[in-house]
Amino acid sequence: MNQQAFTRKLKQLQQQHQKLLRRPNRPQKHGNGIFDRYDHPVLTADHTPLTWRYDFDPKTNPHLLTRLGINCVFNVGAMEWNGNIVLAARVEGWDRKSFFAIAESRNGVDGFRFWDYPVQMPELDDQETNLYDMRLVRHEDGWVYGLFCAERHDDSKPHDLSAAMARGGIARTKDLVKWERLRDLKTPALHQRNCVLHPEFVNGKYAFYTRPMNDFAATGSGDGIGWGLCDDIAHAVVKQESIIDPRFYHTIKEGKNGLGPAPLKTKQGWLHLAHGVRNTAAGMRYVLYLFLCDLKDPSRLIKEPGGYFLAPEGDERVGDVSNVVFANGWVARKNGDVLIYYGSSDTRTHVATSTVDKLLDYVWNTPEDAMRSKLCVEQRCRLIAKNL
Ligand code: BGC
Ligand code: BMA
Repeated sequence: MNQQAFTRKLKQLQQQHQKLLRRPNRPQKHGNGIFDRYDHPVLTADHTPLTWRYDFDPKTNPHLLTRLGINCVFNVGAMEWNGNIVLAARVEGWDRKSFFAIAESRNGVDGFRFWDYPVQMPELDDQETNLYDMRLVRHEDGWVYGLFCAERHDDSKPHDLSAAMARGGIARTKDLVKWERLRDLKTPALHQRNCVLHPEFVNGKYAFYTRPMNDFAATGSGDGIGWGLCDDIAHAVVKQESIIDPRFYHTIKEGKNGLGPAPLKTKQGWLHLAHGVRNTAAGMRYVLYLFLCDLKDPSRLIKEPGGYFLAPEGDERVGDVSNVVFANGWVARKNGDVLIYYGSSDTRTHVATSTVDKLLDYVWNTPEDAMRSKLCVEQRCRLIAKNL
């Protein structure tokens, strides 16, 4: 490419990119009443800055090739930040390694822009291979915490290249730029993923939601979403985990379940968003569900509607890991609006909007899972009889 062609091509790339970043996003019509989906994903690989992917120097990149590609952007942590919404995205390169990057928008439904540099998270040691799925938690101790999965090879099985260990990584920050890495969470379980810090002290202690498993990822190797207290956040140890939301046969969480983001505090209880997994002939299917816990005792589940809250639909169903929706970020705004961020098929990031009132109505008034076909029909017949 001559200098002129290079400049033209680069300009084109930049214009296309700006057009994508400026694209308005609107709620879709004809939703289910519980939440609204939006026309477009809020973040994709194409949203990442061109400076992360291209070398703009014609001397070292005469053909203007992509140098360090981005594969996907999904599973974001979320919070309010100076009146804007920030997402801590899981960005994955063409090399399959994930890292975190902050993207910011005024309204939380469009106009997300990444900050200039991704997060440079300190590593605990050089065996740590992959970090992903960060939950952002503004704790009442004054810090912003990032809780994420820190994965490494399981060296007790040297000949199995797929054997991995999942640990609960913890870091804290004041500015989302400089992160202080703390020790990984220690619990009796061999593997931890989907660990979340409760935003308030409980009996003067830090409280964790955990997901104890005996195997790295296999369905059936854990009992459900756990809970435990810990004294020292810098050396976090949960000696005893109790299961607050168990798995159950022939439900949406038969195989595995895990907490999404930290719960939202509402007048009626701590509102939770979680994922449930079942095994199918086509692989694991991930859906999202809600439940509510007691305000005074956050480890006491008080209401869980039956079935899923949000399941993959249309284009969301297809991607690197198809038939998956996963959420680790949501934000309740002061006016009662709720922004729910979810990744689809481990590829892109979407927003759905609702309100605290609607979500609480959904949680209280959606019948619980009746657990058997016969009882589920009776449940539906009661609804029909009321209407006819
Ligand atoms: C992947 C995660 C996945 C986990 C369990 C990891 O290696 O990066 O996306 O959740 O395996 O399957
Ligand atoms: C999990 C998560 C996610 C991912 C999902 C499906 O275990 O931790 O990163 O979205 O698997 O692959």
